[in-house]
Parts: sequence; C-alpha cells; structure tokens
Amino acid sequence: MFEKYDPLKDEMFRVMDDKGELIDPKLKPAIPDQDVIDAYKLMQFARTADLMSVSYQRQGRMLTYPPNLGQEAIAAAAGKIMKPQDWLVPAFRELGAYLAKGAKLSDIFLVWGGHEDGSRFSDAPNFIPSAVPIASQLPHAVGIGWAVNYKKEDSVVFAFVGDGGTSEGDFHEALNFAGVWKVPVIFIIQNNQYAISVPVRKQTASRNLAVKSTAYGIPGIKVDGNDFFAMYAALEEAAAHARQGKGAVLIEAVTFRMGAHTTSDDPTLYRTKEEEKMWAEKDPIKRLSAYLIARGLRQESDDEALLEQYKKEVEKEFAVYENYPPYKLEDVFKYHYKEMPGELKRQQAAYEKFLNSREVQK
Ligand SMILES: Cc1ncc(C[n+]2csc(CCOP(=O)(O)OP(=O)(O)O)c2C)c(N)n1
Ligand SMILES: [Mg+2]
Repeated sequence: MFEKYDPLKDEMFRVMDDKGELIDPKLKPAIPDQDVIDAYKLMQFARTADLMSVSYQRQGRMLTYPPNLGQEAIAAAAGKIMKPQDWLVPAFRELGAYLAKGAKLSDIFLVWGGHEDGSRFSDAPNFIPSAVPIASQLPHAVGIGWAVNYKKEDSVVFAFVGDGGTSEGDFHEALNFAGVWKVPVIFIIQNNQYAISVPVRKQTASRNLAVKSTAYGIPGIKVDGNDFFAMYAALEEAAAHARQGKGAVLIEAVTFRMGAHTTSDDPTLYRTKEEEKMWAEKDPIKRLSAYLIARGLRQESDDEALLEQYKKEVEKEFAVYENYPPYKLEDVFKYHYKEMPGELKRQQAAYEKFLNSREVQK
C-alpha cells in the first residue's frame, strides 16, 4: 500500500466515495460488520460529547474546548486498531481515540476544565496527557518507541499531530530519529486544513504533508481521513509494519475541522461558506451511516434513540466533572518536580499572597 500510494505521486487513498459507496470492494479492509457498527457508534458518541462540550463552554461551565466536529473517523479508526498494550500519544483533537483507549469522559472534561487530575487517565494505561505545546509530544512518542524496542515489547505508539504541527522543529526531529532508530511509531497528521486561521497552503510548499516522510526514510501515505475504511486499512498496515520491527510510518489524514479552532475562535473571519459546504458533503459520519444503511446494518431512525441515550450519558459524566472537588492551588506547582525546589515554593507563596490580597478579594 505504501509503495502504491507513494506520497510523491500525490494520490489519496480512499475506499468509500463521498456518498458512502465502496469505490472498489477489494480495497475494503476485512473488518467484521459488528466492529464497523461499533466504530459508527463511537463516532456518534464522540460527536454528541463534542457538541455538548461546546455548549457547556458557552454556558460558562467549562474553560475551553477544541471541537473535533468532522474529524471523528480518524480517531475511531485508530481506536479500533490500537491494542491495549499500545501507546496513545495525543495532541488534543482526537476525542474518540481517548475514549477508545479507556479514558473516562469525566476525566476528559476535567482536562478541559483545567484540572490536572483529569490528565492521569487512571483507567487508560499507556496514555500520556494531551499536549497543547504544538508537536512537543512527538519526540516523546519516539522516546517511548525507542523504549519499546529496548525492552523488546510488542507495543505500537500512535502519535497525533495537526497540519500546523508539521512546521515545528519537534516534528522534524522526531521523524528524523524515528527513521534512524526504526521505532514502532505511527505518526498521524490530522490535516484539518487549518492551524487556527492559517490555511495549509500557507504552512508548507510541499505538495502534501505525507511526502515529508520521504526525506526521513520512512513510508508515508495520504489518506482520506473522512473515510473510516481507508483510515482503518492504512492504520492496520502501518501497525503491522511497526509491530514487525520495520519502523515508523507517517499517515496524513485529510479532513476538515467543521467547528471553530477552540471556543475562543471565530472561523467566519477566515473561511468561506462554500468551503464549509463542500466539506459538509464529506462528513465522515454521514458517509459511514449511508454505508451501513445500504447494507441493512442499521436504519436511519435508529439514531434518534441512540443520540438521546448518548446525551444522557454525557450529562452524567459532566455531572461527575462539575461535582469534582475544586482544583488545589498547590497542584499548579507540585507536578513539575518530585520535590519542589525553593524557587517554585517561593512562587507558590507569592501566588497565595496575591490571591489573598485585597485586589483579588474585591
Ligand atoms: C508551540 C506552540 N505554538 C503555538 C501555539 C498556539 N496554538 C495552539 S493550537 C495552534 C494551531 C495548531 O494547528 P494544527 O497543528 O493544525 O492543529 P489543529 O488545532 O488544527 O488540530 C497554535 C498555533 C501552541 N499551542 N504551541
Ligand atoms: Mg490543523
């Protein structure tokens, strides 16, 4: 697959068209119908949680939130391919992968509510916290991959980054070492066309993002990220490649962020209605839904009850988050070092004094 879709040829791997019809049945990965239904449900659950998160934030009940709307197929496919011993090294826009890894939604809410306890993801082993400093997670992913090789473990590292992240030095350093050390890391670029307001065409002069793998001597492939089957097939092959000791793979998943960058962004300032409409036609949930309906694996009317049930589940998880004990001031300081150095102690004391000052009290 990686030779056939050599990124230098700039061809995009697709299995389904925009209407959810198979382009060529031979391309469809061997995946049981029930797994496809489960993936569809995960995508719907993630979307429900996503839309509700934006609304909670608007009600002033959450600090910030980066919408995943339109990108759900990528995380759902990764969720299906990841095994329990595999590592998830996230960026911050792959909610479905967090959930598939076993993270509780209430913990994810804690993260976006600014509470450090959420980042522990105690029910999800081999999962490191979300990385807001863009691409800083990728050298960590390579380090984990190196440790996996050193310990002769059977784990693959699934590392996420955005299109904007490919311009960071960390991205290039990570890919370079990944190539040299042959680490079992799958780099998944979610090319959602924008880095906040910067379109991908202003980000790079490369003909696509997958091609960046070529310079580092690792296979790369450009995939339709709104096509669940294409993402599943590419990730399955990449995971087999990594597990066989052949090293890293770079996947460019072409998608679109249908929502805002975060809840503090207004995309109407930098993109057009036509562009949004064009991408709405490629909505990954609509496409998988059409596929399942055409095969009699579900009915359109099933969604109403499903979404009602999901809304209730999300409300329950949100209540856990809202009733969680407040953030302790010392938490801001205590996670940096095993033992807090004097300078940090001084900063903590100064901050406590500030919070108790008359200026803040009024
Ligand atoms: C090192 C660094 N620089 C800048 C920022 C501010 N910032 C947050 S998200 C973002 C854009 C990221 O774009 P992309 O990598 O495409 O990911 P997306 O948000 O589209 O998922 C920027 C510049 C940051 N968080 N870290
Ligand atoms: Mg982006």
